[in-house]
Amino acid sequence: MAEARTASASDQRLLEIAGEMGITTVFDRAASMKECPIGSGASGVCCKMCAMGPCRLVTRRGQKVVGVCGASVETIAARNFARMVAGGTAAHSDHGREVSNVFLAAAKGEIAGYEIRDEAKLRMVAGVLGVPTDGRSTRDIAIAVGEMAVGEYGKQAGELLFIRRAPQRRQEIWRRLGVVPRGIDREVVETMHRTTMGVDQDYENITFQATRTALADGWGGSMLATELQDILFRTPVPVRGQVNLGVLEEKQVNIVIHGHEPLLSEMIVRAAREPEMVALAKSLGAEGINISGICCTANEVLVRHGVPVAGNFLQQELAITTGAVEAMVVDVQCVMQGLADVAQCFHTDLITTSPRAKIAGATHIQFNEHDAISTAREIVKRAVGNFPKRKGNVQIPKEKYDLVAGFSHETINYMLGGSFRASYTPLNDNIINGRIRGIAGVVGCNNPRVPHDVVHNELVKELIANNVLVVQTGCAAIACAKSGFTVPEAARKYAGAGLAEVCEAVGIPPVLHSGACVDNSRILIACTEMVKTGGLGNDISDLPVAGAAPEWMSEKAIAIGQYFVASGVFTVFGVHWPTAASQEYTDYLFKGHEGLYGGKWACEPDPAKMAAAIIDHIDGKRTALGINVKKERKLFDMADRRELATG
Ligand code: SF4
Ligand code: MSK
Repeated sequence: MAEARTASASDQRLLEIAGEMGITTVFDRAASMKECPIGSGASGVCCKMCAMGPCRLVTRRGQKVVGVCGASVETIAARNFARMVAGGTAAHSDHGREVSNVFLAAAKGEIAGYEIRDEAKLRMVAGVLGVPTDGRSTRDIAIAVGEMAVGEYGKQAGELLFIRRAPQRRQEIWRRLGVVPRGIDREVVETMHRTTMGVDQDYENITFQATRTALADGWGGSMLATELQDILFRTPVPVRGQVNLGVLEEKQVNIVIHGHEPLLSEMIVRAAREPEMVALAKSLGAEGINISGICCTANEVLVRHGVPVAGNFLQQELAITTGAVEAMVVDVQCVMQGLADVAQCFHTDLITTSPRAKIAGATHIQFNEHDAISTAREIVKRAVGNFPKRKGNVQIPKEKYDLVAGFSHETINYMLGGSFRASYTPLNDNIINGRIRGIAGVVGCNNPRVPHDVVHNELVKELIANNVLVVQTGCAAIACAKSGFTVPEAARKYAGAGLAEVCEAVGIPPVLHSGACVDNSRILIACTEMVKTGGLGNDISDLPVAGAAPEWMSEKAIAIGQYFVASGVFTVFGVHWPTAASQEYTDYLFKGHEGLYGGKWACEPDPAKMAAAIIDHIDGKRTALGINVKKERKLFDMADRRELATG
């Protein structure tokens, strides 16, 4: 039965079509593959660090269980958790490294097609990094910034430079606890070393290193990716767009770009707009070339060009199932191997482009950043050539929705304060006067273990109804865009009176789409600006803010969560909690971390309870700040939820 698997009626229809065609999707595989109770932490932990194991530690009441080497449940839970953080940090940071290398080469004039587009941001970043700018050319500044950025990955000692952007109080906490990252690669490598057999076997010590690694992601690799992409491709400003599989065009060549890094996708967008390419498409019977995106690549090109979003993580196979996709072009992360099998049922070319990510059965066209536009043209031509090969079974859903995206930290600053007095003061004032109760970052993936998009939507609907301004990235942002939460009109329809009043006055939606997963670093900077603006305490942990990843699935989400917690933010995850088998270790993350960092983890799969926990936390922070005025909490009844789930 497809009915309960997704919030979207059109996705349900496509799942049925896939079923009729004998196509297996992630939804089917999730249903047939029983969730491992050990892997999910529900009834135990598993260690496979050495060949004396694997050791499967199932907790028996009152009985101490250990691995063959004597490793405790707590040690194994901590090692597994730390390795998830390392995996996530490696992914975001390798993305940041690619961008940094291209940035430096572009600054030196060694590669064509990339240039410095946002000089103001270049100078701001130079200032943070300590690069002198007075009397220097843009080229010289960009080279110096690029060299420092590349250097952050291999640095062996000292402190990552973006750490100095955090509030002073936060930096002092990190230094006191010894968790300031030294170099991005060093922290990932050290975590892998310390969690291998027979090294670090003290869960607190392991987790301090995991924290240092996570901070190397949020305040390092991810932040470098965001900032350098903004300089190369320009800082996002609000842009209108559309979302859902209905953005595919029946009479055009459809190229779906999917993955994470915008280096090639920016070029594909450019190449597809070239008159020769459009003419080629027309010569083969198409009306034009339509680019759309999936996952974070979609978000990257949406926030800078308004390129339509075909869908989020769980819609990647369904996009091909429409029969209308000439090519799906992927780079790295969140790309399912199952795509290759689905593509074989259609004329679709699945094209891998990164030497780091090939898929058996896919066509590989390697991205050459030294001649990026040529790679992009080759891909677009190949897709266009596929158009006449359509098999006639095109079934594009009609449903597509308007959205507004591109709320970078700079945009929020400008929209609230105006160009001459850009400031977070109006935001802080509206939090202090209670129109805005607080802010929640609702981010992260989809997971077929929970109904697609439903948890995102229910959580966000309840938060904005209770005057909590929501900031989003990643697939969460795409989910809520499909529900109509990211347009200004949503304020009147869904937001509480105070939040609606502010949104309508400024002209913003109650749910702000801020970009891709690496752009969670924008939320860190926004929180820091709120602290620096004043009136809401001295540190991020004083702010009435919270974070959530209601449908998380990736290791990257755990890395993001840990850097938010270590930055002082209460962070709630849905689905299930991977260290649940160790009560002691889970308590350390859920309670003990608050004493260390002022932020802590929680897990709550139910969206209503998740919203309640976030609102209670925000109210607690408001009380501590002396700004709380008792407000009624609107709770949705079953009828409200049913309407939302089917809407
Ligand atoms: Fe088992 Fe210890 Fe080897 Fe892990 S490291 S597999 S707990 S013996
Ligand atoms: S793409 S990491 S499924 S948000 Fe960034 Fe979506 Fe999660 Fe991938």
